[in-house]
Amino acid sequence: MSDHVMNRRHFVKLSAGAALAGVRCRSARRRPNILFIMSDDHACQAVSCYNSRINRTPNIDRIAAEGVRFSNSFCTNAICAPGRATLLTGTYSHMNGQIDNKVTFDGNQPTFIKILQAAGYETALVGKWHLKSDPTGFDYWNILPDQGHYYTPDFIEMGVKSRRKGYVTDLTTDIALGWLDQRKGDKPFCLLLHHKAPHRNWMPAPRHYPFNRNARFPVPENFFDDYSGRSAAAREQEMEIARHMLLCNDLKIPLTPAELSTPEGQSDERIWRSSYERLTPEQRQAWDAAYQPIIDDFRSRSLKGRELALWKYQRYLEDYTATVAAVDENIGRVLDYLDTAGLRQDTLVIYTSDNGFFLGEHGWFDKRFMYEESLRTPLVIRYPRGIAPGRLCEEMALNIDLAPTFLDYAGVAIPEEIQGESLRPVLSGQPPTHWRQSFYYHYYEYPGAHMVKRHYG
Ligand code: SGN
Repeated sequence: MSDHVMNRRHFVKLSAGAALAGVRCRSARRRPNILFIMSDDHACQAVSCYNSRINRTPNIDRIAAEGVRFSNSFCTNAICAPGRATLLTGTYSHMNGQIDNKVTFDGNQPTFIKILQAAGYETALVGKWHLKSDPTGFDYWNILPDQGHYYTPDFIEMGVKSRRKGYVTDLTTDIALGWLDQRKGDKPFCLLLHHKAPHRNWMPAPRHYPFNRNARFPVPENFFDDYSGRSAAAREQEMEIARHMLLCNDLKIPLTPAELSTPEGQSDERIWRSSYERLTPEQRQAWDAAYQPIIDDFRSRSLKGRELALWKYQRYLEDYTATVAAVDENIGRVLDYLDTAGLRQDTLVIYTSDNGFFLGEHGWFDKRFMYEESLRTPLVIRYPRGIAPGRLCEEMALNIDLAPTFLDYAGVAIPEEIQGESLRPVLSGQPPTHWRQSFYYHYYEYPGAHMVKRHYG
């Protein structure tokens, strides 16, 4: 048994002891509320407190400035459903069974949210879920089916599906704030506010188009990577901006009849229709008016080769950063709400993403690979009553760590089965002497979208 494991076991016992002590000496009201905000595919390269060169995120930065920013936070399998299962259970994919997006999450297994609920927390989940089975352990849930839609999305509220007018990031926040506002009694809460954005196909809110139009985003040095010196997996993927990004669905350029005559063109158009058809007639008018100049400009230029790839990169980032802008604004709304409701001091707020994302590095979009850009995640945490502001944590934090961290702050014993470590000592500025120096990563979804080979490290 390594020192590290010994430390953890010892620590678990201490935590359990602290939990009991907590029941005696702390009033239930002082257990922190937990507000767990997460987005989908938000790369560190697009967060300004992580030195983004492409956009500003003042509200996420605010959490970091008033709390802690982790500079080495990683996911252990860079894809959506596995990431969410790991966050809930505090275990790796091979333990919780959610190895890819295809299998259905076994909601009978223990999760931090069930433990918090049993310990007297009021629990809720709003937004993206993607685990196929119905959520368990939540007093209230209102989720997007599957990937969700940017416009006029369907929500499933406690099993009942209905369609809502509006933009998904705003609506998700509205529902979350509505739930917070109707709470009665003095139980602490744990709310999971999980955004769809900035997931593909990156459709901005009306207030954000044209967004960053004509911005010149710096091009990553390895944008024209030839993948030499690496295994075939790097060459054989299907996530290159130049070759695999869809002109219509991803880049919002309607196809010409010639382009539409191919099976690829037909599929691209079909996917786009399923999003575009959700816009109201007024929204379509505004959308078309905003995108027409882009379309005209593109069609007038007949770009090819490297120029076309670079154009796609710029176009991609215009929409990606616009969807991030809505996430950031809505985080601002939530932080303001906590202030006005007097919840600021006693609420642990965390912002992260399920995984990172490629924003042109190696010429790619999407995630999956065990490369810096996709496995690194933004992680900022604020808790005025318990965490000193303005610190940078360089210790390695993993997505298996959040479940034990929440339990630790709630004063509840951390089950042995949890494979992560509570970040609480790190957050308090007193990391254990033998903090991890390495971790395990395993990606399983092959064959599948983007054709990234199975790999581990
Ligand atoms: C969809 C996307 C992919 C994305 C997967 C998984 N294609 O298939 O680009 O990798 O979801 O994403 S799309 O044309 O439908 O947008 S994940 O976030 O759920 O893991």
